[in-house]
Amino acid sequence: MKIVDVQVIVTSPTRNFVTLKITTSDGIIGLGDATLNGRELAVASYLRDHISPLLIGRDPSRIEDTWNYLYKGAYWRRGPVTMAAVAAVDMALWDIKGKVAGLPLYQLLGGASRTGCLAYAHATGADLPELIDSVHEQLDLGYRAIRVQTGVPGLEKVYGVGHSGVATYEPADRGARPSEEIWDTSAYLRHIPSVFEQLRNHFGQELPLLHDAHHRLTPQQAARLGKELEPYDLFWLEDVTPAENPAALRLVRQHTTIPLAIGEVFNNIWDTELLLSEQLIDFIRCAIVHAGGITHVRKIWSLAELYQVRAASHGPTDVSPINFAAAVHMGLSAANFGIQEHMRHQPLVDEVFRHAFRFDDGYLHPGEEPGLGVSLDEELASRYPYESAYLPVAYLPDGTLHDW
Ligand code: CS2
Ligand code: MG
Repeated sequence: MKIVDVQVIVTSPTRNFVTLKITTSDGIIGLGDATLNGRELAVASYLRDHISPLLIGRDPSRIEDTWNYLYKGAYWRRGPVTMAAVAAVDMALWDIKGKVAGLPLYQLLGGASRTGCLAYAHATGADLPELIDSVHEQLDLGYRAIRVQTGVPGLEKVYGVGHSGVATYEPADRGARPSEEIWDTSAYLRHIPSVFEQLRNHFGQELPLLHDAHHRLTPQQAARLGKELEPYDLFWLEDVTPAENPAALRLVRQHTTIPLAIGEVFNNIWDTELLLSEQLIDFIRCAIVHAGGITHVRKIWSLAELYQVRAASHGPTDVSPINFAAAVHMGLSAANFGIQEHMRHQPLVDEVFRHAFRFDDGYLHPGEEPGLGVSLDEELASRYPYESAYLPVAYLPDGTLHDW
């Protein structure tokens, strides 16, 4: 069997997705997600112009070999664009392998280690009453763990909080330029502990609560926030400091026992090595698409397992259901799975990408369809062409551009 056709499909059913479609000489189709929020077309070009021609004629069963060919063979390693492109090929080849074997991906990875993957939902509110309502809504949908993001008094907009009374948020705004937000770390640090205190008073001690700081703090600020949140027993505190400097977590770790989660912007095992080997984090959060696909993320998770760090793949709406399916298959089979982020796609996205994975009573299951269990409705996808969209940028009140 050989690869005979490779297509890159860009579609925007409410938001942009880049999909790689590989067809074999036996007519088997494999799909891979290549979506990089706000930089989608760079990955589409990498795939179309530089990778697709290399795939024609290759044996699709050689997943590990193809991964190395694209990673080591290119000389230019790492980086989100490269790794998303390699990941898309990798996912598509695993999809094909599952279809050839007649087995869902999780069976190829060693079979189920649990009956379902614990999921966490997003709750957001401009103020406390709105936030409490939003948590109730997610609990009513069946979620058993909730990430909470809240407005901060004095700040007009806060990333991760639905705009103008809308409970959900999309992590990019359509438009030719990024929107701008004013950020004030002191106001945020003053406000957040009281929010968790009130959530615990309202919902009790048992509900797992998570929070994302979006890389905006210094190590000292992160240490202070971790200490102040300890009484409220968070499931985790995410992305406290900018991710390029893993050594910053040493200081944070010395001062607080709050569980720490990091990794959504990582794209290589070397980004994780110091954090894992020094046990500076508790959860590793790489997205399958942004960290080189199933083949590479499995290695990251295995390294994490040695250090008692649990796997919690990034699952926002800016990764497609193809990535999401891969994450749930991996989560079901990995010994050190921790939790899976589940930010629901808009219904139209689920129509374009029909999928076998399902959410039921707080848990995700990948389903039993061979491969990843996702199909793409190309006709429907073609009705929604690419639209430029960007993540917002954050400025301090004096006009200084701030860490994301
Ligand atoms: C967030 C995302 O899901 C998360 O944890 O950090 O909303 C993230 O900001 C986006 O995926 C960026 O593209
Ligand atoms: Mg995050």
